[in-house]
Amino acid sequence: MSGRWDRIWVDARLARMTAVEAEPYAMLEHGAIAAKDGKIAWLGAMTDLPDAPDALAEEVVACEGACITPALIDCHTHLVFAGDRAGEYALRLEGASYEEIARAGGGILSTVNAVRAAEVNDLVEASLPRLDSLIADGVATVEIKSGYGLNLDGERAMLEAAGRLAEMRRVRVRRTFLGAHALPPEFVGRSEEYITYLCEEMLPALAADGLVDAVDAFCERIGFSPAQTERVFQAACAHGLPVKLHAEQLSNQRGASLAARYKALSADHLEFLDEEGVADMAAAGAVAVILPCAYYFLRDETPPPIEKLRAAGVDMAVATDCNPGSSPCASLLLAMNMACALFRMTPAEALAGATRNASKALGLGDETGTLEVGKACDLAVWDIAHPAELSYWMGLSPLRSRVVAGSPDTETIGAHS
Ligand code: DI6
Ligand code: FE
Repeated sequence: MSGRWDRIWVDARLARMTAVEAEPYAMLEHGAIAAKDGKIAWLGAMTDLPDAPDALAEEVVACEGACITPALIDCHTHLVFAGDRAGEYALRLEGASYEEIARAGGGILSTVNAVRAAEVNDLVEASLPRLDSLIADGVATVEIKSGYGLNLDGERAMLEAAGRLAEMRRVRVRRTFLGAHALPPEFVGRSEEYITYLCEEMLPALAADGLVDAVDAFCERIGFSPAQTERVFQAACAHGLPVKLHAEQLSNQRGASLAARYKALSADHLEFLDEEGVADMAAAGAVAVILPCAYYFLRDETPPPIEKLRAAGVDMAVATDCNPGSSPCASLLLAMNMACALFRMTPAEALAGATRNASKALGLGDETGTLEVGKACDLAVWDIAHPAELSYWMGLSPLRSRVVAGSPDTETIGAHS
């Protein structure tokens, strides 16, 4: 009876990352995991296999004790962009702040100029190495935001480029519309009108074309006010789209509480989050997306309130925030390392943050992020002795192979330099 399952990985140490177990990785030693039609069809102890592996599956993959986790999920990136901002980085190292540079017309707006001058093909070509870098870290699901076009054509080009990337690589891409990222130059002094344009023209057109999975905004002194953010959220709700928010990154605007009122999937950054915001997020079940690489690269000094989030039972995700201004980082493993070293998250929390909780932050909690029967068979097979190593190495990816929808990559794409 060969062929009950398509493929089975045997002699593996499975870090299931299910939340219910007493032990944080939900390890299953001497385990096996089987795929059928792209999904996890069975997992358990080798001793519980109902027959010899080669009688059970078309293909048997010997893991020789390797560790298998859910494939990683980067739930907050701006990885589609053109150009770079290395010059701005040099200015910041001489003392200029991120906010000062933005107010002087640099920052996000300099990337807007580069993106508006680019074709979709240029955006794809520029972004592919960053995606390949994430893939080399075992990532199989990536969220990609718009937000550097800031007009209908530019935002559409970014979202189309994100879709093109999903066709070129074996990766699940979720697209987030971040039209409320910065005020474009043609609307200076007319921010309310820009929000009206966003809500009445941009979002309806992009949503109608199926380019948007969620809606995000930058609620900040140099971004948009809470009242403007709320207008964006109302438009998202009218289109049946879930919301997320860049909240409390540089100051406390009570964005997380606003996001909680709109049942946001997540509130992200959160360096200036206070107790009230933590409580509101806990009550709403919003995921706290922690972005340590932006904190590191901006040389911030106020870490997010990890202990309070933990005590309140808020699920924490960890993501790269890959973007040219505040986080030119294309390694989710490095983000996990920084979440531990800079914020004292535990390695188990960091891995849950790049798997189970990241899937929840994208509204994909039923489909991916843990090793459970019925979920997509997206796996990362690692040459490590224990999953805590994933938050330990810096600039080294111990990935042996990546599996998407039950099929292993046939070649290794990309690598860290
Ligand atoms: N906060 C960030 O850290 C990124 N966007 C945002 O709202 C930075 C984007 C950039 O500087 O290009
Ligand atoms: Fe961001």
